[in-house]
Amino acid sequence: MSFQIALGPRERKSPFYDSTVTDGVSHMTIYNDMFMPVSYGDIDAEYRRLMQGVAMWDVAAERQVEIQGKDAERLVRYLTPRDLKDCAIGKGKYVPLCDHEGRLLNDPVLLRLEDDRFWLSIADSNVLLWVRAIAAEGGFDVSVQEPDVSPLAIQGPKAVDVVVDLFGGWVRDLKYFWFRQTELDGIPLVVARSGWSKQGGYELYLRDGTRGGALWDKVKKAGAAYGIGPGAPNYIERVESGLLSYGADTMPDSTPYEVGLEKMIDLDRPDDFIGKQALARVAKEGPARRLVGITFDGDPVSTNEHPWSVRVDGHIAGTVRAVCHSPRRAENIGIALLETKYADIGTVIEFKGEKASYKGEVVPQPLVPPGTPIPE
Ligand code: THG
Repeated sequence: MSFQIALGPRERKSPFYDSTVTDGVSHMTIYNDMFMPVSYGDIDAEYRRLMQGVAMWDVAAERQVEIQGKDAERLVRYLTPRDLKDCAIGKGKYVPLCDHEGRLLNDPVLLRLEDDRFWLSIADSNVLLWVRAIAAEGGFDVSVQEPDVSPLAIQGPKAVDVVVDLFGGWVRDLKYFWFRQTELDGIPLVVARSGWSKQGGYELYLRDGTRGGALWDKVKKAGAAYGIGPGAPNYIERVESGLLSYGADTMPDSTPYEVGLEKMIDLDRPDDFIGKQALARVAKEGPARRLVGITFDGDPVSTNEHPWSVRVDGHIAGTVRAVCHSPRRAENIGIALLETKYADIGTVIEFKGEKASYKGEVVPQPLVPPGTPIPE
């Protein structure tokens, strides 16, 4: 492969874009039509920093869909199969969205900012179109917008020290997934205890896109004492930890049951939600496929360009969705979406990658349990 991605105005730029370029971003992906850093060129250092120190990530491409108005809560409850229960202001929640056939559309984090104002912090699919259509067709009295909000993640065991130095000791008492609206020297923000890693940390939702460079610099300065460096949602750590990547791990017709989100589906809720009947059917019949952990042989791999086709005893069994070499298991690992009859632990699998053929097996998830340190 010998091409580059063309830079144009159609691909959106994050408020942190100039800062990430200055700090040496080497690889970008496109997510929600916006450039998102993937690496700064030293994958080992980026992994180590996340596991043992602290890293700052431009995740502005996790756009917000704001639902505001009299019927906002009712609409949010109708959009997700998850029971929001108390749904307190200041409490975030991981809420899958499904269509009427039970297919997973996105897996956002929900934030309730006020009684009648919610954000869906979305993964890579167009939720704005979907929510606007559902709201209009259903006659919900709401406005649905993409606000000027851009998350910056601070992740790793030392993230708490950086965020305490920036905001004060109260951030230590924030519970997992809870958040508070605040500011930093006049920069309006939401501070949340969340992020797409299992190493702990915070997300700063910048509420003024003109202040991206200023916020980046303040975090970088406060983090210097703790060895902060730039990073990105870490591919290796997320495969090890079993965090779902919508669109990478999932297929367009995947249901939450096949990708490990069954705990988020509350079929016993008395109220209706989109996909309820279809999901009840899948729950009864069982999902057609299963997202599983795998290990496999061969030289250390870095990534897969395509979903690799998997065979079991010569039969087509599914696809490998993500691969990497795990520093903590010291072997190749991955995530595969396999037909349920081929998804049992211990099933022997074979597949061909871009560079070699591999043999492996289905193993339990998470591939690396939380708290496992890197071997020295
Ligand atoms: N932060 C914010 N927005 C986001 C993401 C994020 N939008 C896109 C994407 N990530 C949404 N997907 C996820 C997937 C997993 C998690 C968060 C967002 C996650 N999962 C934990 C787990 O699986 O162990 C906890 C889930 C739970 O039990 O509630 O953190 O990262 N702002």
